[in-house]
Amino acid sequence: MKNLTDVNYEVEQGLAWITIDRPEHLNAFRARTVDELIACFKRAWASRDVGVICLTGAGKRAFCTGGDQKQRAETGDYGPSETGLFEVEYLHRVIREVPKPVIAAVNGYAIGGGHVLHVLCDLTIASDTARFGQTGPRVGSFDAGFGTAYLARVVGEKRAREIWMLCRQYDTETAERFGLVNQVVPAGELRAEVRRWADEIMSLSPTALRFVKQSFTADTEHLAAIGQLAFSGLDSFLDSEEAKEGVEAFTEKRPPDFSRFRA
Ligand code: S0N
Repeated sequence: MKNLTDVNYEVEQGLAWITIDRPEHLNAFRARTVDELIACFKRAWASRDVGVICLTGAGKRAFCTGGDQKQRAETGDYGPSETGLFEVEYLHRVIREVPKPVIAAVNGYAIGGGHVLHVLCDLTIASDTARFGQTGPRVGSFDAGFGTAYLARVVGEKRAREIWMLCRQYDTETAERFGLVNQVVPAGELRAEVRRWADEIMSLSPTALRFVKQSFTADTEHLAAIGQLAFSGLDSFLDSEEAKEGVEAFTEKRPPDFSRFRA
């Protein structure tokens, strides 16, 4: 694997830990981070030593806060990548398609594109300090594929619409009520709890689990096409004055003013 700068990869007794390691940016991802995440998931996929994969964030404050908005404000994109593409959509596919259970260990903020990542994982275990939410309509972006329609499968239509249309943050009590998380534990116990879940999973038939995961995934596969459509729209939207207002407001630490864009 190429040199990792944004992500850590380690395997402990069958459990692959994939850790987004940009704590000074609250684990926001840039294009390189996404490339590295894809490479790590593929490595875990290919490794016979790995039975379960855990996605988490470095430090105590954040799991992942989505696309790096400072990079976006600076260059208008998410920075250089190996192919020239920003492959976040492909990352979503890999998390869904890797035929091994993926646990999100949410150790703090799971916001924006970071929230989408935990929703796409098979299971979510959160520390009691975690915070959840979408911010796209506040910062001038959206993930209207799995980020919206699959979220509605998880929490129901009304709640998914609330999450996107108000851009609030939710604590773990609410996240449990919404069915967004499988379990909440004290922050200091998150890693040990993931270990327990992974050991329990690894006592089961990997082939049966592979079929189970693929059958769940197949049922929502049509959403990938909606996602493609939405990403095409997003490409155009990101160049607009409206989207720029969102990202500039974030970097200037002020509320956005979208009033002039009302149709
Ligand atoms: C996470 C929040 C709520 C934390 O607030 P808090 O506790 O007040 O801390 P801050 O002082 O705000 O943050 C500490 C430092 O971290 C920086 N920072 C935080 N988040 C980001 C970020 N996402 N990008 C870059 N920097 C970040 C802060 O700026 C601060 O730095 P300093 O100390 O230097 O001031 C709060 O920080 C928050 O709301 N963050 C923004 C969350 C957000 O809006 N994320 C992006 C949402 N959009 C996406 O994720 C789109 C993702 C994406 O790329 C995508 C995905 C799918 C499809 C398409 C796309 C696409 O856009 O192309």
